[in-house]
Amino acid sequence: MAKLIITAALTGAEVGKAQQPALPITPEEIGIAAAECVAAGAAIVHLHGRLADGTPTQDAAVYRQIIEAVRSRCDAIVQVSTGGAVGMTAAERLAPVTLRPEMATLSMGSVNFGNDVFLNAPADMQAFAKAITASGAKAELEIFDAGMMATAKRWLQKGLLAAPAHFDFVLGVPGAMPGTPEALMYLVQQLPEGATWTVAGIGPAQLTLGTMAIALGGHVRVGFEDNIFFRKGELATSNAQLVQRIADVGRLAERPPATPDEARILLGLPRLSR
Ligand code: KMH
Ligand code: ZN
Repeated sequence: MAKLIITAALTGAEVGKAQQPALPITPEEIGIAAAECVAAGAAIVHLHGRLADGTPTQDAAVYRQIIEAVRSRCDAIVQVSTGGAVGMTAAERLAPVTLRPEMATLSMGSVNFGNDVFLNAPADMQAFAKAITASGAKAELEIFDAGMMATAKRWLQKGLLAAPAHFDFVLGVPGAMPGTPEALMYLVQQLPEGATWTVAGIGPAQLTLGTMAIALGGHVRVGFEDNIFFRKGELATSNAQLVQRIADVGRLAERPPATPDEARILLGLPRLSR
């Protein structure tokens, strides 16, 4: 099996410092966290913007500072969010793609998200797909629910999405597919030929489904966006601590972590010109 690509979802849009004091929010904090995660075995950093008070933002100027803070400290693959936070407009969400990231997320449909609705209208998401491809970035297709996988396959067949596709199965959001082995197996069985995939288990599913993905030949996303605990009742001390643990599981299963450059090859991304 291929080496393990670990994505560190460092910040997200929902968690605050009140819940997780080590949450990186400023560009400098995010840059430092990214470098620590790469040293611990991460290849990709999934980025969200925040204002100084913690409010989520998709402002390109904020993302520019974050990307500079990351790139000046490590060679991680930079993946920007186009999901942003619930309630943002499509135009707002797409702004970071103008910064020529190597990857950008693309949510494959609408879904209840806790007590909110995460709206992803088909026309908007097709426009996002075009914009991501035009920017030179690779899309990571975010699958929160079963029907989104069928949509992704339909759009791939119609040429609305670039192939080979890379999927992220986000499992355990209240309102979406649960963080269970059965849910993951269902999605893995639907994968189109040549696709790569990663799993982002929410809360305790981060470790269980991550471990399962390692056995199945998939890849793993960890970090505070999806889970703030190291174990029940014990907060993680850093994003890197969560990366380190899943890297150790990968090594035990003969799937050592891929470096960013090894991950670029596995995902068909161009080498970073330095
Ligand atoms: N914050 C969620 C509503 C992504 O980054 O692409 C959406 C999200 C997905 O985080
Ligand atoms: Zn995200």
